[in-house]
Amino acid sequence: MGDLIRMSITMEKHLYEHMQNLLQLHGYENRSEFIRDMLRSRLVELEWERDRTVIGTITMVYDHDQRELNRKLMELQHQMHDNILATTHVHLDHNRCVEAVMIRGGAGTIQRLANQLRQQKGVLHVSLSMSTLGAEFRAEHPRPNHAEKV
Ligand code: NI
Repeated sequence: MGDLIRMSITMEKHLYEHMQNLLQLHGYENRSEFIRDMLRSRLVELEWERDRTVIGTITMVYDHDQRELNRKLMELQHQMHDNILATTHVHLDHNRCVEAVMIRGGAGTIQRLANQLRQQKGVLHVSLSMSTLGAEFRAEHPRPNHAEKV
């Protein structure tokens, strides 16, 4: 575990109460851990805004009976063949499929692909999650309770 710095924070009472509710809701055992996680999330968002390289996972549910949809979805993915790391396809039932696509690339590029997929007729749902490559955490902010790997 890296060096820890202790600080005190001042905030309005109502904000404090909101924080306490969130702590309970998300099962945090202490406030420091909660604030650290919030800060980490914000750092990831900043990476997205700067279009840094991230790992994205797009999960989409679609109707494979929709004419031309399979071909169109495949075409969009092939346009980004350098970025796509893996895809997993599961047949949900007679006509619905779910596909998870893992992509490495600029956050903006990944968001654009997710939006393009979302716009196709017959696509029922698209969700996108992005993860930082983690270099900034590993170097300067090792997570407590996690073995450090260099
Ligand atoms: Ni299928």
